[in-house]
Amino acid sequence: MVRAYIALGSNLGASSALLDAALVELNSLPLVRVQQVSSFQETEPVGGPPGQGRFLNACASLETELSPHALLEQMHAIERRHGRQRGLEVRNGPRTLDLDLLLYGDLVLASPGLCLPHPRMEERTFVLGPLAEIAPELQLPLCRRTVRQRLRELQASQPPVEA
Ligand code: PH2
Ligand code: MG
Ligand code: MG
Repeated sequence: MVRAYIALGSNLGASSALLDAALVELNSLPLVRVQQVSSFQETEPVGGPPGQGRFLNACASLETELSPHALLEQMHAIERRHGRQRGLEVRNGPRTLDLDLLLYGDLVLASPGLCLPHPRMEERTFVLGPLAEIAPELQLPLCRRTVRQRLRELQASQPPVEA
């Protein structure tokens, strides 16, 4: 059994229902159990075309006996079932459902379709915010800080935009 962490995101369609459905489908995969789920947080889009809508983001922890590639393939199948068409979309642009594999135990991997830990997770408050709810003391392998510490650092260096 390996503990994995995933990030969920959506800014097209019924985002909250899409994240709910994805979590139900993940939990019903053979050899996967969803353990913890963060709240769904509304976040400002990072990158992508100007004017795209805000995202709904969440994180979940899983216990799994699937290999990392098999898990990722199942995550992509869930994305496709919810209208995701990778071939047609803009980088960092709007998407109905994005499921990212953040961590798979302490595995470090750089293969063409999958890098672990997720190479950008430690720079993204839209990932670390939800992750801090379910795993604040988790040690991040690249920056060697806990999720809570790293989130504080990022928030201090990028103060939220005033309304
Ligand atoms: N995902 C991206 C690019 N930008 N911004 C937010 N706020 N949330 C996301 O999930 C997100 C993003 C690429 O997958
Ligand atoms: Mg993503
Ligand atoms: Mg993705």
